[in-house]
Amino acid sequence: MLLTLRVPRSRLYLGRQQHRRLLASTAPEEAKRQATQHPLQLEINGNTYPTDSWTNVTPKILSHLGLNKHLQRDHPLSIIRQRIVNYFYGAYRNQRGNPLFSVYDKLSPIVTVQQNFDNLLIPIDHVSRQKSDCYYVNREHLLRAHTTAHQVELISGGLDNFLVVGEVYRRDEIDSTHYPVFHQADAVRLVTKDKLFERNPGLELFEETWSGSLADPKRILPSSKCMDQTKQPCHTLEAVKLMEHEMKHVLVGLTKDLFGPRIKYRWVDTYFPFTQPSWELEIYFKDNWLEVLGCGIMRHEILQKAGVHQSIGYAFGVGLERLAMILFDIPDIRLFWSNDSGFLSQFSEQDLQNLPKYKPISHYPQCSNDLSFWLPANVEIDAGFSANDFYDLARTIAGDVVEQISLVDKFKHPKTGKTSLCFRIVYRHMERTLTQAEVNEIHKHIADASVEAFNVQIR
Ligand code: FA5
Ligand code: MG
Repeated sequence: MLLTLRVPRSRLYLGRQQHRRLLASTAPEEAKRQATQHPLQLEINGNTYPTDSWTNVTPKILSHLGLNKHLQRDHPLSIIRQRIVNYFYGAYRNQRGNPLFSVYDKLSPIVTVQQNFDNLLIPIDHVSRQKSDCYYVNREHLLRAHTTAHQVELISGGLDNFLVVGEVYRRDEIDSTHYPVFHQADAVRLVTKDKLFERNPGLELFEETWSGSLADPKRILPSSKCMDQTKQPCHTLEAVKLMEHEMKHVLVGLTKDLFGPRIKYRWVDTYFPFTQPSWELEIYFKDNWLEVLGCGIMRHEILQKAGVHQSIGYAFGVGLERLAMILFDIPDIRLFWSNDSGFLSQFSEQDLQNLPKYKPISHYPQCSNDLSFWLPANVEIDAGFSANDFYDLARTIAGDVVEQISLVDKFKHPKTGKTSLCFRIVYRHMERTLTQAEVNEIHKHIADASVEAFNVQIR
């Protein structure tokens, strides 16, 4: 059983305004209370959601809703969004010269389990659905974990060339390149036989032998990771190869548009439940290969589900922070959430082609403290206790002064059988030097809250 935060049902209702107010006061006592309790229902963007045993969104996480950094004027994420959109506007035009792609960048990040997973054929037991990986509002709703969640609704609405841009939420480790909220741009392009084979009208999208039967909407494939890069049985090889060629050409074009014509890149075979075949595009940056996007030929069952039977499609998803960190030389992902004018004033959307390099505002020292505790009897890491639960608790209490948390030690006592964990928490303030006394106090609050939330025993 997963150890869940205790949910005293004392507070009946906590609306967005109240959340805001609570967040404004970051008193450690209050933060601790917030991290370990959930109200009976949550009001988010004017909608009321009953909470249940799946609820794990925190006020801190909910405070990111509506910030829309990707739409904030002169923000680096907004600049990247515009570069991607402009590139697609230029790459695909209709006969009248108008852009083919439409852009959706204000869709609500609260989606259903069906949108985020089921519609995309993500197996019912897939790790990405776990409570330890996602922010659930309740068992039916979550904060989208990828912008791909909107695919089916948009295709069902009749769209065939579109981009979706927005923030996504994932419970993840904490370091300078990982933050629980980041931004993605997703795209879908569908083409019919006439378009794809304009120059070869004799060719077909679908195999003659394929029955064309509708996929059973309840059927979700088993969890085995199929790295099989061959085509889906329904498609002809010609159709898949042409689509793959077009998609890779466009995505390499986007990469060169962003990073210059000499950027080194490579394609890596991968697996996504919603595309087959699938690839990741990596670029060579500072002596390392860095994954920037995932893509592939859309599973035909998804199109069928959305009412599209005569097209083949490609889709991709790219992370905006990763692109922006490289393009602007921004060293820490938390800076994207900064309201510091010293940061924001460095970027301008006046000239989208000439992007400045970030100049560090200042560099304050780090301070690192260890926290060791015994898990309760019969509880182990990933069996009753998830490190992500601890990361969230620490972040809720300490906020962005937590720069990094790592599990540095783990052992089982030979006699009691209890598990001991040691987490190293690195503290650093973005705008000033933290004193050791200040850090000790925050650290103590995290320890106290851990005892309360996870029933652990501090060592
Ligand atoms: C996805 O999210 C898929 N939905 C992408 C996709 C869409 C594939 C459509 C096929 C078709 P992934 O989890 O790998 O895949 O994330 C996609 C991109 O988001 C990554 O390539 C990376 O650029 C970015 N990204 C992922 N995790 C993080 C993170 N923790 N921090 C910053 N960027 C991230
Ligand atoms: Mg990936």
